[in-house]
Amino acid sequence: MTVEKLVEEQVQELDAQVQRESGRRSRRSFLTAAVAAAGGYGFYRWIDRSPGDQLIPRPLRKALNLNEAVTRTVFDERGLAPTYSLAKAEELRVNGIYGLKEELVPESYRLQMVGVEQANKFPQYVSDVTAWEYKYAAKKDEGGKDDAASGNHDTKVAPKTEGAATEGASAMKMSPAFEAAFADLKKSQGSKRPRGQEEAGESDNTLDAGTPGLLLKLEDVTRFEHRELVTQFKCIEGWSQVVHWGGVRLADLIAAYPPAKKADGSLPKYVYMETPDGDYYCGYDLNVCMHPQSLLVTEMMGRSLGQWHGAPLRLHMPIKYGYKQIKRIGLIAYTDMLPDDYWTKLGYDWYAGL
Ligand SMILES: Nc1nc2c(c(=O)[nH]1)N[C@H]1C(S)=C(S)[C@@H](COP(=O)(O)O)O[C@H]1N2
Ligand SMILES: [Mo]
Repeated sequence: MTVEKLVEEQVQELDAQVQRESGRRSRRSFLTAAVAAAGGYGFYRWIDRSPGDQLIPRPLRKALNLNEAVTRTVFDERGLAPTYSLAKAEELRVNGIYGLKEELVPESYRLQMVGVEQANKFPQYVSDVTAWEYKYAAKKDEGGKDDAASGNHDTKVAPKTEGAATEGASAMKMSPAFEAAFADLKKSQGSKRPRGQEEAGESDNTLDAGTPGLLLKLEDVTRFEHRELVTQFKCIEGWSQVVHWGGVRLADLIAAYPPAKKADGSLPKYVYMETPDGDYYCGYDLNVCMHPQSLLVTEMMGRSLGQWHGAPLRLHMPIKYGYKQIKRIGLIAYTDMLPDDYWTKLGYDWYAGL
């Protein structure tokens, strides 16, 4: 069976499940109805798609049962994080810019995908994803007028993080001279420069040269059904904010580019992601990536994502703490080994569940 056929069948099966769970209404009309019922916007009802097919190794609920006592108070009976009315949403602060310090040239963006089933059958297949060269814009003068006109709601000057002991704080303490020298060094090294140039150092999972995979363009990701979600974003430092997110389900991307099965027919357990420069990285359980509220975000608060919030693509996972919500995703790799994680290297919990 071809991958296309497999994916098509899985999508049909998922859609059939959705139909069963939401009565006669289609997925889209179900969402529209929910939006209309809430007065124009409001409580999005996320349809839990957790069929027993190969894409999901075990029902999500079972995985979340690990944390059942907590889960009961934080999630509803289907394991969904609470959603809020749009009126409660506010502009998210910027917190932590590892892997984002230079402005990525949008046309040079590619999402590397590694470990995909029959990857060489896809038109986006390349024999070495690490050979892709991301381009970074030259630093502009501070406070340049271009910024206001660009329509980017983030400033291009690195913002200050709030609080003295924030996770991102050490990144801000570099002297301007060091920053400048560091930027020059990185530029001269192009994409071949050393990876992991931040406090936690290089990831154990940084790809070896010659790793085959897919190089997806942003439109390969945004072609999936657009989803919106108003959820709480929680940072382990103790602050939280309600934010309006827009993007596509990570589950939809995974269904379209499914992981290669292992020799025994089972799926790899984990997903690993990192920024294009390899400076920030995160590991996830595959089934958490399949959660219907795990979103590949392209919009925040109704506008396209800004540089410091992880343009062009970041993750939102309302069932995990903020540090798992990687900004500027450069790589998504399926793996069966517990993937490395930036903050785990510095002593934080890998699971990071709420
Ligand atoms: N690339 C990258 N992603 C990242 C971080 C980072 O430093 N670099 N920080 C994480 C942490 S600790 C938090 S709380 C959130 C903050 O997201 P925000 O800056 O959009 O508020 O991003 C997460 N993802
Ligand atoms: Mo955080």
